[in-house]
Parts: sequence; structure tokens; C-alpha cells
Amino acid sequence: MRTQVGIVGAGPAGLMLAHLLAREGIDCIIVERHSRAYVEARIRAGVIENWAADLLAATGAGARMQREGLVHEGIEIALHGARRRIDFKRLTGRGIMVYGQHEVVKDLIELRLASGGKIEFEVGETSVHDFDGKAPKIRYKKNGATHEIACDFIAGCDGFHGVSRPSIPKGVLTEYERIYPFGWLGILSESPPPSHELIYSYTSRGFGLYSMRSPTVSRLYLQCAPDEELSKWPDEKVWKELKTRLGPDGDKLLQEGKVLEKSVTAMRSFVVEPMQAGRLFLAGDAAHIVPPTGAKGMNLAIADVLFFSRALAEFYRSGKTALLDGYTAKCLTRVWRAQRFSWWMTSMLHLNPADSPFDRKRQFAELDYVTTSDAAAKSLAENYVGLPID
Ligand code: RFL
Ligand code: PHB
Repeated sequence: MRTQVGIVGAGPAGLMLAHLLAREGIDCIIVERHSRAYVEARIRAGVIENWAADLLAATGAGARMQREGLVHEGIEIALHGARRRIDFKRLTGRGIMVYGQHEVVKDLIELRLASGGKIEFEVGETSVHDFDGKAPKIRYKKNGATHEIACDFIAGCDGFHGVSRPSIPKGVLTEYERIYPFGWLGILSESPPPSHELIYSYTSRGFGLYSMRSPTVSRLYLQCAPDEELSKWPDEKVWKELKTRLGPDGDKLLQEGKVLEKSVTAMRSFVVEPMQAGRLFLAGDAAHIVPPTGAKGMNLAIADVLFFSRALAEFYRSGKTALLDGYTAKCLTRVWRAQRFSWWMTSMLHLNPADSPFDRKRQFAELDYVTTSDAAAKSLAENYVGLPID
């Protein structure tokens, strides 16, 4: 098989890249380890930045999002149960789109396949080759046979645990990492959320987040140990803790429902520099991870592939490589700003077992400041709705 761009991974990065390339008339093939049903059911991110929602809509991938997504104009921060609102619309003129990542994935897969695009699901033993020259290759196994895709470029969109990043020779990449001493226990529940906007709750028992996928489906998270055992968290215990961390009215505000999914996610911040080696370009979680508190992961994945698609379009139009050469610098400016914001939101809202009584008082003062000063709230709001993209 031959194509112009071989893409490893059908997550938001790989699928959005294929979508943007198709609009430029550039050919691509995606190979994906899991089945279509699996990637379409994988519950992950829920918040789409303003510009990314506009991009999905402007490129013809946003019709269902615009019908079913929820536009939010602010969030609430609860301090030991006292809720304070940060009004994004007033502070920035913009809002955010609450629409599940798996819905974006479903929409992009449907669009790709309907327009004749190729996605190879359920492939095994993926490997990437010869990206130091002009004729890279992707190899994989499917139904017992070995296949090879010859291409001009490889997009490593295969997430944090993919094969692309580890295939880059030792010494090329520098890794920056921070591991946090906590994780999130998340549930998806058939029940209405406690408020029409997201509530980020700081309590002496740890952080809680009350999000949603629709007016009848909630997505709820509890700060837990990074290696928390799910078996220690029967549904009743999860609901009790979620109610307690919501505040004194938690019992009244939080309706219980059928738990559709339950999982634990450890938290890390991670970046590799550069994000490219020869003709292999990394995008999304393959190159960087943010803790989920700032809701930035999927948005960064979309920003990376927007920049990569522009660089490829320029290359195929004119033969110029300036944008390809500048890919890492272009992406990482945004990535490091999102890293800063995600680290800040995470540090401000979680209880860190290593914190001293001084740290706790300082943390509370910071939350108090950000929820009462327009100057401080504006900085949070500007980052949350998404920094401008050019
Ligand atoms: P993905 O989504 O991990 O997709 C990578 C794809 O590559 C496939 N793959 C392979 N395919 C073939 N061969 C191989 N060897 C392969 N190895 C892997 C995988 O099966 C998969 O399909 O990475 P991508 O596309 O870079 O997208 C990144 C986002 O998924 C991620 O950043 C977000 O989910 C992070 N995130 C959030 N981001 C937001 O923007 N807003 C949020 O509100 C938000 N909340 C979250 C989050 C992530 C969370 N978890 C579970 C990590 C909340 C949580 C709890
Ligand atoms: C979600 O709805 O899954 C979600 C929302 C906001 C975050 C993280 C996750 O910061």
C-alpha cells in the first residue's frame, strides 16, 4: 500500500489529522490497534475549547456537536462547599463546548469512512521504519498477514503508550516529566449533574469534579491515590464521597444513577522535545500529557494536528519545508502554556500529602483570590476557554 501520510492511532489526533488532510486533498491511511467499537466507547475528555469547537464546525465535523453539545459560559469553584462562579463570557467574551471526546471520535470516523477514507482497525505489531530518509514505512499485522504502508510522512498519533515515540533513536528526545502523588477515580452515571455548569470542588477530604456529558448523564471525579484499587470503591461509597465533597447540600444536590463506567487515572505532566525526528512527527498524547484538571489534553492534540496539516499542505503545494521544520517550536509554545495552566489548576485544587500547614493556607488564599478578583479570574478564564490560536 502507498499513501502520502501514514497515521498511527485513531484517537482525536489521528482522526482530526486525517480529516484536515482530506480537506487539503492529501491522501492518508490510519492504522489503529483497537476496534471501531472500542475507540468509539472510550470515555475520556469532555471539554472542547472555543477555537477547537469552531474548527470542528468550520471544517464540517461539528454538526452533531452543535446540536447536542452544551455551551457553558462559566464554571463554579466550591471552597469547602461554598460555590463561587467564574464567568467566562463576561471575562473573555467566550465560552466552552461540553461534548464527549468519544462523540468527537464517532463523528470523525463516520465522516472519514463516508468519504472513502481508509482506517485499518484491529491491527497488531505496528512498527515505524526509515523515517530518517524520504521513504518511511509503517508495518503491521492484520488477520495473520503482515502489511506495509509506504508513505512520505508518518504521523505518530498513538498516545502516550504508543510505538512511535519509543522508535525514535536514543539521545534525540529530551523528556520533561512530573508525576503527581494522586489520581482521579471517575464515574459516568445515568443521572443529571448537580448544576448546569462544571463544579471544581476543593475540600479537606480532597478534590471533586462534577461534570457531565448531557443534561441526563454525569461525569464525576474524586481525587484518590494514583494506584487506588477500584475494588475498594463500591458504587455506594463513591456516591457518599461525591456528596460529601460537594458540600453541606451535597445530599440534596447530587442525584444517584446507574454507574455506566468507573476507572482510575494517575496524573502526570510530560513533554518531549523535539516532537519530530526526520519524517516522523508526533502529535497529541504521544508527545505530551497534561493532568486533566485544566481539560487541555484533547485540545492540544487538535492544535498539534492543525499545525501539522498546515505544514503538510504547504509542503505538497510548494515543496517548502519551513512549516515542517518549525513544527516542534510552533506546537511547544502552546503545549508549555497548557502545561503551566494544567499544573497550576492541579496544584491549586488537590490536596498534596506532602503539603505543610503553610502550603494549605497559601492554597486556600489562592483559591479565594482567583474566585473574588476579576484580574485573577480573567487569567483562569482566558486559559480555560483556550488561548488564541494563529
Ligand atoms: P489517544 O486518544 O490516546 O489516541 C491514541 C490512539 O492510538 C492507538 N494506538 C495504536 N494504534 C496502532 N498501533 C499502536 N501500536 C498503537 N498504540 C496506540 C490507541 O488505541 C488510540 O486509539 O491520543 P490522542 O489522539 O493524542 O488524544 C489525546 C486525548 O485522548 C487526551 O489528551 C484527552 O483524553 C485528555 N483528557 C482531556 N482532554 C481535554 O481536552 N479535555 C478534557 O476534559 C479531558 N479530560 C482527559 C480527561 C483524559 C482523561 N484520562 C482518562 C486520561 C479526563 C480523563 C479522565
Ligand atoms: C470531563 O468532563 O471529563 C472533564 C471536565 C473537565 C476537566 C476534566 C474532565 O477538567
